[in-house]
Amino acid sequence: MFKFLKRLRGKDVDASAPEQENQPAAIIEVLPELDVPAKDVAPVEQEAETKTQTTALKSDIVANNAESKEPDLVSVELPKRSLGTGIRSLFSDSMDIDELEDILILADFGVETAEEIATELKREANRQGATTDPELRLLLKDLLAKRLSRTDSALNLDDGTLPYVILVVGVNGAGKTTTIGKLARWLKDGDWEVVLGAADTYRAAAVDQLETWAKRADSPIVKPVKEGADPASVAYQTVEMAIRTQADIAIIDTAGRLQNKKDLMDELGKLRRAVEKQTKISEVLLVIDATNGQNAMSQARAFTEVAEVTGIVMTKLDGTAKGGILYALQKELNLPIKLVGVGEQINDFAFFSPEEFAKGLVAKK
Ligand SMILES: Nc1nc2c(ncn2[C@@H]2O[C@H](COP(=O)(O)OP(=O)(O)OP(=O)(O)O)[C@@H](O)[C@H]2O)c(=O)[nH]1
Ligand SMILES: [Mg+2]
Repeated sequence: MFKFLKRLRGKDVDASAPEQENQPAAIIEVLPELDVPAKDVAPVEQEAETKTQTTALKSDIVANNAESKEPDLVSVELPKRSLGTGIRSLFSDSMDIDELEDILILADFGVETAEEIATELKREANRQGATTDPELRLLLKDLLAKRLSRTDSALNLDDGTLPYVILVVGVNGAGKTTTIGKLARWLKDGDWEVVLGAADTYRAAAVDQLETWAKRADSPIVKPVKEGADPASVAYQTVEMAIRTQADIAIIDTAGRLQNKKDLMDELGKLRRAVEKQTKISEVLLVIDATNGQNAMSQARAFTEVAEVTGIVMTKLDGTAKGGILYALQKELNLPIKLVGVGEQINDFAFFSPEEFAKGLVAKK
């Protein structure tokens, strides 16, 4: 399991302390009217104040470390979530080694990869004398897992520069807001303090949707009061609130429905700059809907060109037999798949595990 660093809190120090009876309700921070350019929203005094807060926070950590041996950051694992049965098997029947290449092509692995894998499987099967269905499945599982594993698939939440900021990008309908809700709940279950930012300001419904998830995740949300507010301002204030309330992490939802690449680049650029006035961005997660097949690939390319993506979230793996797109994306874009969505419910979500994913692909029905 991956280890992450979050702020050390009372609970972490004394695990035997009784649970608080009344958990505080999520705060909803409603912003004043913000449909003005970001530079006007973050006036000099406000920026100066924020800088002071950030500096104070960082020096606190250093000072505390110098004064006592108690660390201010604590290394944690997130609660286990499993892909479970969310991955569809490649095989509806027993596995026929001669049909493997076609099956892999149909599942969107890509022609070249499908051929490579089929050839490698045959070679290994011969070498090991594997002939039965379970033996061949096991061989294929190992082969796929090996090809899928990377050393950079963990979220970048371990360098201690709190609050971590995650931007979530992707085309509309990909599953950004749902993913944010699931991720926030997961972090909360691990006792992280989370702030959500509704920077998809184009539709009131988008803000409402994130607010619903914020309630489920028992986390505060920073949101605009009206449609069309400046997304960069919302992002700025989300990070500001995370710093002020000493949250561990801010997760920012963005709009997916921009007209063209230039608009998207301009908007994401502005949003990044607003965040980077206060702290660095730990992750830009690109959310891709696995059911989009080859379209997913072109969307991913377009976003990676403009958004400095650091990792991919592949959603709706439960709804497709074309799981190979995940393999193809990771290989072609040379970006790690970090998280996967396998359903609409709050727990239908996990770190990407090559082993579990490969197991799902070869599972017997
Ligand atoms: N089956 C399945 N459905 C999912 C998954 N993730 C998201 N969805 C559904 O996909 C739909 C779109 O999800 P949203 O989270 O609203 O997508 P979005 O990217 O925020 O969309 P916009 O706000 O329109 O840009 C919703 O109906 C979700 O319930 C998943 O992993 N599996
Ligand atoms: Mg959304």
